[in-house]
Amino acid sequence: MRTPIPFRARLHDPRTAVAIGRWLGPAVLLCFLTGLVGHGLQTPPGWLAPHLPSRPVWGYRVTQGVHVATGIALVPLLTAKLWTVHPRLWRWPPVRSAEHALERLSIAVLVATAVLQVFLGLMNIAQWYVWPFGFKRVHWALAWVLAGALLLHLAVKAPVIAAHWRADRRERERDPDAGDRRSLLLGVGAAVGAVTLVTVGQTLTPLRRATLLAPRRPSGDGTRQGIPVNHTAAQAGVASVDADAWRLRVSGPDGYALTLRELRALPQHTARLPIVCVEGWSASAEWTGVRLRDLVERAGAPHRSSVRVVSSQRHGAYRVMEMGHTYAEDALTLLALMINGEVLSPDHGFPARIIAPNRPGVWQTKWVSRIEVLR
Ligand SMILES: Nc1nc2c(c(=O)[nH]1)N[C@H]1C(S)=C(S)[C@@H](COP(=O)(O)O)O[C@H]1N2
Ligand SMILES: [Mo]
Repeated sequence: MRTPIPFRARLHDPRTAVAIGRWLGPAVLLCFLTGLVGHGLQTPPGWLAPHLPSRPVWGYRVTQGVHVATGIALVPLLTAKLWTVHPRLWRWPPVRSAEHALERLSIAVLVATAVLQVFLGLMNIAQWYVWPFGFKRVHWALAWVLAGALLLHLAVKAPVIAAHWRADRRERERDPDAGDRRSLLLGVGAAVGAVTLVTVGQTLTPLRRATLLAPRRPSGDGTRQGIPVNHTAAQAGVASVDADAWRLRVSGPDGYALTLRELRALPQHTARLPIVCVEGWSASAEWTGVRLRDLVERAGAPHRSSVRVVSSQRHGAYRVMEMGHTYAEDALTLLALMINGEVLSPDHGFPARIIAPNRPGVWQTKWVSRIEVLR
């Protein structure tokens, strides 16, 4: 009888860990940077708000699309990395020296924040908001903890990374695991390709037919008037609007009010602009309505005024929105009355909604009832 071959930790080695890290590192960096941009556009600090660019029109669509796509790609990459290194995580004794204890602590923070960050992002995409804390603040804070832990990790592992970044040919020929490692990396690459393919169509519309897993698709089932509905009028608690009684109030030095009929009689403009939800889907539509800057100028707004927009929705985080002058003065920023040639449906914000270029979906306020010039 043959003696059983003792278990050998195949591919649980530094070379494999570094090979996966070569893809994992750039994916994390890209996810982090696009996350910074998205956060800046959605919740800018006061000093930044007046300087946010309203162009390119598709800017946020690209950064948020890449943010969500890299975040999803991190699932197979992170899984492969953890699988490769996990035997080291269980080594006994857990602590051998003060220095070793510090290193293990930093690894614990790194692993915990990375896994939690990706998991929270996925839950957010799936609109599964079950935690008792605010997603945005926690995701934002964790991003910085993760960035710090990762930089520390890269510094500590710099010698290992340098030693294994590239194997020279002779070394590869001597390495009995080289073939298996190549297979593993190919498998991880295929998994990244697969999860990307079945989700990225939610924002990269030529691939929309391949969208099997994303909760929202940019067209087809579940859309109305050509684009998805994120919060319906019923969900937002907006009662059906009496078009004759409705008024748009614009406050400013020369405030005024308009009926829907008067609003429709003002010069109308059409712009093709996307709605880009932070949750990862985006879809373009042709919007027709009145330029916000025309409405604001008519209220006697001084040059470079920022604007507050209030929805007739009673509660909810997106009831009130503020926009800096770069958006308010952009000729493409509309108080839209129509979408793709039809009057807005109640779910898309009837009778009037905001649509602006390079802006997170959360600020494309529906059911607008009041516009305030802020100065
Ligand atoms: N008043 C109001 N406007 C709103 C929302 C909302 O909940 N209330 N949701 C926002 C979000 S998160 C997105 S992504 C877009 C989606 O627009 P749509 O439902 O017309 O596709 O509307 C935005 N406008
Ligand atoms: Mo959204």
